[in-house]
Amino acid sequence: STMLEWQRTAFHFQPEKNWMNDPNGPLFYNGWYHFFYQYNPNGAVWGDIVWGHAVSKDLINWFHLPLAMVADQWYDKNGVWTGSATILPDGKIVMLYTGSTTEAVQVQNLAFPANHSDPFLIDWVKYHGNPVLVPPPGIYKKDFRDPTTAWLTSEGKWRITIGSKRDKTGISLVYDTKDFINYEMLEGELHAVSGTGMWECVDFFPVSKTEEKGLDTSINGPEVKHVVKVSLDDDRHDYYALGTYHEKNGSWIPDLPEIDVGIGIRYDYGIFYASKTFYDQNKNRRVLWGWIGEGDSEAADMEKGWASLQSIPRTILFDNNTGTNLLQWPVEEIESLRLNSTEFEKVEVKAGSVVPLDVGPGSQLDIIAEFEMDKEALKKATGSNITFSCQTGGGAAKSGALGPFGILVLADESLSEQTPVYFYIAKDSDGDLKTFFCTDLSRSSKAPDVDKQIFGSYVPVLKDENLSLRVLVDHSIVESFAQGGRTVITSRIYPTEAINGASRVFLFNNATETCVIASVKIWQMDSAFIRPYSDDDDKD
Ligand code: DQQ
Repeated sequence: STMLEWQRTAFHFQPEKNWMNDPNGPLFYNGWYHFFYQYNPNGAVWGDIVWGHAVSKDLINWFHLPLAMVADQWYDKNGVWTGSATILPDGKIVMLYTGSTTEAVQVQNLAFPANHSDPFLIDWVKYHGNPVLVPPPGIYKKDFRDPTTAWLTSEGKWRITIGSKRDKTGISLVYDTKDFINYEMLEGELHAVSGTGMWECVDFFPVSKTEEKGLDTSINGPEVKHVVKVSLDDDRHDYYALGTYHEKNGSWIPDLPEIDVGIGIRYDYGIFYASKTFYDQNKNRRVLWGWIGEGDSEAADMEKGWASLQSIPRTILFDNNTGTNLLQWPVEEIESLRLNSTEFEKVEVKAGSVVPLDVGPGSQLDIIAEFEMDKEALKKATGSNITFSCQTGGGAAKSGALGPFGILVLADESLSEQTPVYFYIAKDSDGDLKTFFCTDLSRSSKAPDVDKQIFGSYVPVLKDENLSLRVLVDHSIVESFAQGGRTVITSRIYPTEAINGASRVFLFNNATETCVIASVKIWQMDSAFIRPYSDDDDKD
């Protein structure tokens, strides 16, 4: 396992060992951020799921705490599955989670902190009357899971939604409750999309159309849009859509039917699943957590003794400039890990060239880059009637008129291993430009048994905007954000040579008809403190 030690990350949340999956019940309480997660205490593969628990002052440095909940009741014997927290007006916390029963029926259970004055909320009590919800008539017993955070209706009731399916139609059921014990199912669904299959980990929350801040889940009104996010069990990606919530019947309608939830926009075009937001009342923001799996083999995971990471928590805002997407951005606290920086101003990257950026070891970095385009070249370039996509576009090695260009990370000196994060501007035969943001894993590793896909998608670019990206590199993970977080790609990278001190950064331009001017700032990143809490640590 020492051979693979370099894969462990320096500033991404991960347990000391074993398997982790979905984020659960994130919340801010009494000065601490709490993070719970799906955890297998017995190995590096999914199974025997219980709730892991950690606390932090800043979402970056963490204390691991004892397991919050284990599978010790008939109603969760088969697994303490995903759930969400709700903070009541009196400050008390209720946790709703899915249990898989001794008979593998998915039911919803209620839990509370045993002692609200313990700042670490170490002990959790399961409600004696659990389960509080069982699959309703017509719903298969294994298709009823992952309750959301509750929000208030104008009548003063709490409302939650729970993902399910009918035949191949993904749906989200809606329930009202006054006490989290007794529930009334609404007649209609929050939403349904045919052909999308089981909806896991549904998330539902408001975003402000007018202010750059997050909103408590119960906020509603004309200044607000509502987001629905679903995790599609069938294709393992998280899709969201913007729309309008109708409180009366508990339904939600997407703004644009062609970008409905489950068929339109993804949070992330790489590896990112089962995500969940929470409202951070400490900083008036909405924060997104997402589970990032591995792209190596199960055998490798067992050898290294762990599997999965969590994304750097992301602040979520409505993108007022486009009106069609959210913006995701690493929480500002990550910047506290920035060490020395190197700046490269207005570097000319000619068509067909590679430019080394000398920043020292490239395995823990925060990179921001902006690319100025040659406007004349954009005008003159030849169009094509072939529709570009990152997946079919031939990767970073394939030249086009106006791309690809961008940055190579986790590259060795000789470029025998490299992970290009790049833009590609496609011009169609009518002369219209469309920009794509991609990450090409095809040359990221010489190992035979790791994921080598090409990830990416369209990124909205407004008139007169330069192209910009941010990349967080942390050993075996690369998280990339284009245009302020309009399009995001997270990838897991397993080089054999471009590791630790041997990894480098380059600019590249494989376009044939344009040069780009790049301005880049790169910080070395410190490691975060992520370790078990011990009695020597001062609680305050
Ligand atoms: N993971 C949990 C389920 C959820 C799935 C089980 C999503 O509650 O539907 O570990 O990854």
